[in-house]
Amino acid sequence: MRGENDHLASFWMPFTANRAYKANPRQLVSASGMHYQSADGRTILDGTSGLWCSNAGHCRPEITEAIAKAAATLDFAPTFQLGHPLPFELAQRLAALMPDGLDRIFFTNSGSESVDTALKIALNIQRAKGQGTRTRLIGRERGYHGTGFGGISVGGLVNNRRTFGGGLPGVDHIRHTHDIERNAFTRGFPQHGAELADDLQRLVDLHGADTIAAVIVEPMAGSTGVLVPPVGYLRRLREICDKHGIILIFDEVITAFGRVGGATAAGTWGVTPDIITMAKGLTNAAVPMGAVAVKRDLHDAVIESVPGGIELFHGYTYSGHPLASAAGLATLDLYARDGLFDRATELGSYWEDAAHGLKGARHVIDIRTIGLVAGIELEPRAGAPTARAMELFHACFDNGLLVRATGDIIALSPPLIVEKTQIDEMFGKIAELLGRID
Ligand code: PXG
Repeated sequence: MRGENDHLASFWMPFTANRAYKANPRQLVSASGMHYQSADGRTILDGTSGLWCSNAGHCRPEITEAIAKAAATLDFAPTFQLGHPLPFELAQRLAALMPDGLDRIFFTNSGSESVDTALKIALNIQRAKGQGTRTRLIGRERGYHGTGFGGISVGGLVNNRRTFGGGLPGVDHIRHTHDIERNAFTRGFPQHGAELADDLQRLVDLHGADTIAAVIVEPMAGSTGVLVPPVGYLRRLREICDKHGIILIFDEVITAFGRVGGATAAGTWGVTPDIITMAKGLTNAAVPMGAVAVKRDLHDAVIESVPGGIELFHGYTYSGHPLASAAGLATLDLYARDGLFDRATELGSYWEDAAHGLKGARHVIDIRTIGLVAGIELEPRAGAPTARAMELFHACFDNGLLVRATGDIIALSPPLIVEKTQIDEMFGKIAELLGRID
């Protein structure tokens, strides 16, 4: 059967209800600053930095010009046994933004690749340190670590296991920290739940520390619904890892680059992991790029474990791609010049007040805020979980506001250049539309 939207058929869209989208396509055709333009000529306020990634706002000339210059100067050069200047410069700049000692940087092209890279580096570090029995990787329920086989194995989403099988062998998971009963409507870090970190100790007791290579968590779980770590939780995880020689990986694909104030959540919240994964805001999403920061002594252990030749048997054709590196450098310049990592702190209480102003609105059962992030949890519609949030997402879009819907949670994470009037517009629209949906 041929229909008017046949031209959309070939693109198999990611994480999308393809049939529903293609029956009612909503297309974005351009962007600038805080706004998208839709194909039907409307201006849409970006409440989500695209997908948590355009942290400096859209189409910033400083970044697009740097990309254009790089493309015209050196479109591509290998970084396998050869090099070109930009990724060295970017790695040095990025290292300076990382917390204590995480100054060795591996480049990838996405968050998923960063996660799989970090897991492989962790295994390699353990082996290099004579701890080759440590092959087990630990994740957390409700964790999202992208779509590679490593990432879905340590991730905590049932859909992945249902569809793609058991994943890597030996993986186990600690419990998630979401607890509406005790922590509903918390501003910032929830008071209850630090003891959930002891679940890692349970897995140590169950499996033996000498089988465990690494544990990976998002310091704040973003895509599974804005799960803010309880007071003391991350520190407790760090202590258990230290006690048992387990490498701690923070997946900061969402939290890095100003989202919770500062360059990283680790730095801002004062808990230093051994490895940090990044992507998204690294280049303001203008060119795909990810990165993995590793503690220098752990990096050195791998380098020194090999007498000569290749030390880490891993890499991507596009690791440190010239266009991505140029975008990264221009993005870091912009963040610094405009003080964008301070915005979450400067606007924090305004943001929090505006978000929590939705308390008491129809359907709202919890509101969570940290930095420039808000999660608004809705009561699931009886017999149709997720439908209500998806309807709100569509209603927002049709009324000029981009939000994210995940499960029955609406997530907001605007570009760091957001202004107070735009914050008012976001929560004002959501309040109004909540009143209109069943
Ligand atoms: N780790 C974390 C913590 C992420 O949030 C990835 C890894 C994977 O990144 P890539 O670049 O491979 O997609 C992510 C991605 C959402 C949403 O709506 C979140 C992500 C991606 C798309 C949508 O919350 N996070």
